Amino acid sequence: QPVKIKNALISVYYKDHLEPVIHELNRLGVKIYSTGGTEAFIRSLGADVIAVEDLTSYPSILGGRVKTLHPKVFGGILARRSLEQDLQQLQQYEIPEIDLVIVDLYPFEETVESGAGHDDVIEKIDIGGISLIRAAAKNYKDVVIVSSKDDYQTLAQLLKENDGSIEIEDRKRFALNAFNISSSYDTAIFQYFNQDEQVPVFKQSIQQSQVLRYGENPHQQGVFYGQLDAMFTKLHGKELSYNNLVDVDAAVSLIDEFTEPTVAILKHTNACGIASRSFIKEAWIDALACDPVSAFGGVIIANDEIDEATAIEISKLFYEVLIAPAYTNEALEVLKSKKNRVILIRNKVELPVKQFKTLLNGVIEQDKDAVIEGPAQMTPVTNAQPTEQQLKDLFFANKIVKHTKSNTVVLAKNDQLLASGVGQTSRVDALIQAIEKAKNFGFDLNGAVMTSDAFFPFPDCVEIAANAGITAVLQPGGSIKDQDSIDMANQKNIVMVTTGVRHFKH
Ligand code: 93A
Repeated sequence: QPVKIKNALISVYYKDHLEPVIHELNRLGVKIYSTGGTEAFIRSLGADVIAVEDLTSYPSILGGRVKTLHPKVFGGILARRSLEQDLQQLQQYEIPEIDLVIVDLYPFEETVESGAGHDDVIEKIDIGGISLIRAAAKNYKDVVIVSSKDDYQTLAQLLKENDGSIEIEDRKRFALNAFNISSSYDTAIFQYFNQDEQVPVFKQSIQQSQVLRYGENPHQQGVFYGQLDAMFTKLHGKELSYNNLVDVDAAVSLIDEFTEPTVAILKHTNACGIASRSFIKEAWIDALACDPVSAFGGVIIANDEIDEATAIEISKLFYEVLIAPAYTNEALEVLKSKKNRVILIRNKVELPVKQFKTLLNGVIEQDKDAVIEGPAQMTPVTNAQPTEQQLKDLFFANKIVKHTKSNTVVLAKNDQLLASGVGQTSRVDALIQAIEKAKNFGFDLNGAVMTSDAFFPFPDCVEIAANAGITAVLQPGGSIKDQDSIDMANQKNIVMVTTGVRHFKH
């Protein structure tokens, strides 16, 4: 049954855009109750209005903190028109049925963003308004709730079209909007109080979601919760898939380790090529050289602008996603000429410091791995001492090992990844895989360095590495057999440094 509006309660912070609604209500002879500022505004339009204080017989108190919080207001909103008892009580306590509520909440977020002090922010936590919204939305079967300026025009139009009546479908839609507004309002308050992230902020990203084409495989459904638009500006190509998103996430974390012009190519979250050079084009060429076979269909990320010459080189490869902070117009023209490739600009957005993962019948949360050990944190433990170049290469390789699936070892030289063994069940397997791969793609391992995500339980890895030409090794240390590995390094006359920090990644 449509609700014919007889009484309305209007309490709005910003008064703009309200005028057409007031005129329409006036024309229909609707009785309007209103709070201080809103009442004055309605009166200034020449419309009839009743102060809410006259309804409650109670003044607005505590500087406006309590103005609509009264049974005479909430009774009239919450009464079930289909329940005889409710209607009798309205009569008994002389409460008018309120069948339209219009609220514009105190601007909490705007106040926070303005940099206002804590007390001012607290004062902008709307209590009465949010209660009005929730009460009216709860009783949407009998009441119309308009809680956003965006809906004023629709309301005025519906009132005009149906001579002051609003249909159930419209009332339900208004209620849906209302709960959307009340929940985001409370989320904003929560976020303000939770600035130091004492409580996990997983919920915060749930406000926006995007259904994915499918999950990890076509028979799995998938949804992304978060704000991709804030992170990336898409210049070309289709929607990111589930697997794209997983790889893009890994790519972003990896590239953020590097300051000099760097390009990384990732497949299934692991780098299959990465190089730092003075110019981005050289970085691309040397990243691709690491493993041009795996690079096919990968995710590419750069930390510097892509120019035309680099774009021409990149376009020779089929890739899924390319991410960079900027592109020249000429570069974009080249890149966009290829179909089915996603091109993204990475915007500067701060990422959460916590990570979540569903597990068994719950969720685990942890701090992201935010540390990286440079030369200053590398303790030489061998007779042979590291050269400056070796320290530099170890630092480069340590950044990669941190972002590669365990168990892993990374081989590198001259700011270029030569090969890695990824996600192996034994460290020896990871090393053998890396050595084979490096040789396969024509690299000379003499003078290369090796980093390991975790300690060596036995001296075998050091022995194999030294025999392959590796001259410096980095590992966290901490095994009860550390000395065996150190002895082996001394025997082979190579360098070993320990960092004390393990970088497992599962
Ligand atoms: O301070 S409140 O939380 N206490 C209330 O009882 C109350 N009732 C309505 N704020 C309250 N409101 C809010 O006042 C409304 O949400 C609206 O934003 C504002 C309108 O006040 P005025 O009509 O005096 O400008």
